[in-house]
Amino acid sequence: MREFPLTLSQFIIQSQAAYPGATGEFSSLLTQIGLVGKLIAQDLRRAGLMNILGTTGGTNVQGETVKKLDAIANDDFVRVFQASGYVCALASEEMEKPVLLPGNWPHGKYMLLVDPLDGSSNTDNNMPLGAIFSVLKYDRTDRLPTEAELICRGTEQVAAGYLLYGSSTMLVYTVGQGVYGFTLEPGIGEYLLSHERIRIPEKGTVYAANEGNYCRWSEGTKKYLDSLKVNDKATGRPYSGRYSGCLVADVHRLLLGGGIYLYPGKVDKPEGKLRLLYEANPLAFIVEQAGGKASTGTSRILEVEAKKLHQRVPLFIGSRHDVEQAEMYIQGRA
Ligand code: AFP
Repeated sequence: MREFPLTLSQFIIQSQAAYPGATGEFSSLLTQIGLVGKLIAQDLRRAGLMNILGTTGGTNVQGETVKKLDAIANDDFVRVFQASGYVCALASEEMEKPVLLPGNWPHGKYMLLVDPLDGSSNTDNNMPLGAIFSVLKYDRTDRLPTEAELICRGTEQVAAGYLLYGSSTMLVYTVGQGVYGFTLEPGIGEYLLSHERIRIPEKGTVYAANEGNYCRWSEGTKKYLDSLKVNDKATGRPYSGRYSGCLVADVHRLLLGGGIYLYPGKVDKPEGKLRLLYEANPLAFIVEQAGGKASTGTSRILEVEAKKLHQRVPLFIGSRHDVEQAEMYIQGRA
């Protein structure tokens, strides 16, 4: 009989057996995430041939121009989870307020927070894109959740992951028992286990940052970046710069090969650009589960107190050694 990698569904069912607390609902929730990935991957493969590039002409709650594919990806998440039965509330970078899904309540006991399309500046030039998701548990049966109940510390997440639309489409996730990666086999429409128990190298030799912002960084951040360019073979320096414009693609590269991604605050915008609840927290969960670290530069991302749904946070994420080095410079200890 031919050897066949486990499909996402088979892997989840096997994992369920190992964790009696896991229910079929959560397994199916992940499968629904995979369905959104298939829908978007299909659109992206033909984007240049369909009228789905460019902008909608509108701006989102962040005041950013909305690309047509941002709106399509957001609609796909809402539509798939409206009919999924497992999610009773959905928050998104593209929507000012969360969408409550009363049709899935009270049995639907999860809340989902997503960046439905990460790397929107890449939509029209065939560069990588992604989606990021964070899953919270909701156990009340007397009422649907309020917006405030979606605004939690990263340590409250029960699952997190991302879809990566690159040379292949991947789904990478954790439920707190390690990080697993699945690659979409388009011929059969199945995600197959391709990366079992991903571990990030303790130290890397790659950094991902938009150095166009260098002049607006703190002195500590500048000193850290400068330190990566020193010629010192013993410490693997100078590092290589790799920046794709897509957080998911850059973090995925570091997850497999080591290094650091940084989107620091600026002197005029100390909170930075990236969103805490549906970008930094889920990726921090993933990277910590793989043995890495995620920091604001001064504190652990997963312990940042969340106050607003679209709260921004500075992000230093990747190999433990590299993030700790960045923290030392930023805190004036280097
Ligand atoms: P967009 O989705 O608005 O393109 O933002 C992408 C992102 O959140 C992250 O994916 C990138 O690493 C980062 O922003 C790129 O931001 P800059 O264009 O300011 O470098």
